[in-house]
Amino acid sequence: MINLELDHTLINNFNRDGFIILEKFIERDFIENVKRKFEPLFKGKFETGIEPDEWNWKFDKDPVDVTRQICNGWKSDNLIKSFVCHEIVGKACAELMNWNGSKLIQDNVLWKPPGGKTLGYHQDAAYDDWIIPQTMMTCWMSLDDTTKETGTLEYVKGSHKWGLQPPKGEFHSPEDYREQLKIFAEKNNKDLDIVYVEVPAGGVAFHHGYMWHGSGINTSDKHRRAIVSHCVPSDAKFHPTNNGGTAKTYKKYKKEDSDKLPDEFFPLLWKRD
Ligand SMILES: O=C(O)CCC(=O)C(=O)O
Repeated sequence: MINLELDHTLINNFNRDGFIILEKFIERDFIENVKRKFEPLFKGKFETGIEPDEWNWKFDKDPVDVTRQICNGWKSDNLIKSFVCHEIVGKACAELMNWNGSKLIQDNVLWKPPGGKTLGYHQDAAYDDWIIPQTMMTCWMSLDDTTKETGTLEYVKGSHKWGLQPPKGEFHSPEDYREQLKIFAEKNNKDLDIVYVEVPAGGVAFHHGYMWHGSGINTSDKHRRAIVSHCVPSDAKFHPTNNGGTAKTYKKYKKEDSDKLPDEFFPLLWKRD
C-alpha cells in the first residue's frame, strides 16, 4: 500500500467537500491477487474457516445482476485483512477526522458485475447509532478502473455538513437509488453537486461518515470491485441503549462487563502514540 502524506491542501479539501479522491493507493502488483479472492469468498470458501458477519450474495443461488457484498471479509481472508486493516488506512482516517486513532468497525467486499444494480444513497454513520460517538470515516479502495458507466461510487459534495438522518429506504438495488437523497434535499432546500469517483484500479476515496453517497447501475461490460474500511475513533464505546442500524449484527460483540469495542472483533488500525 502506498504511504499517504496528508498535506494541508488534502485536509482542507476534505473539510470543505467531505471526501478526497486519489489515483494511487494500492500497488498494481497486488490488485490481481486481491481480485482473485472474490470468487472463492462469494462461494463460501473461507481461508481462515471463519464466516464473514454478512454475506448477502451466493454463487448459483442469488440473481446475477445485483451488487454483491460481504461485510467483515477480514475475518475470512488474510489478504483482505492486510488491506482493510492496514495502519496507513487507520492513520489517514484518524488524521482526516482529527481523531487520536482508528478502529475498524466493519469492512465491505463489494462486487458490481456488468448490469449490476444500484446501492441506495445513504450516510454511513447513520447505521452506527449503537456506538458513541456516532461517527464514521470510510476508505474505499477500488480494484478496477471506475467511470460513471461502471456504476461507480458517487458523492454529494459538501453534504457532510448537512447533519445525520436516520437510515431510510432500500440499500440494495432500489429502483431509484437517489430517492432518499432527493427527498431530503427538497425538504431542506439543498442543491445537489454530484461527483463520480472515477479512478484507475488501485485508486482510493476517503469520505466522512455524514457524506451522502450511493451508486448507480453498472451499464458497462466490466466488473467493478472494491474493498472498503469503515473506521471509528479508537476510543469509541458501545452505546448503552441504542440498537438501530447494524446493531443487530455487531452489538453481540459487547462484553457484559465493558462498553469498550473489543480489539479481537474491532481491530485497532492506528493510534497517535
Ligand atoms: O461502492 C459502492 O457502490 C458503495 C460503497 C459505499 O457505500 C461505501 O463505501 O460506503
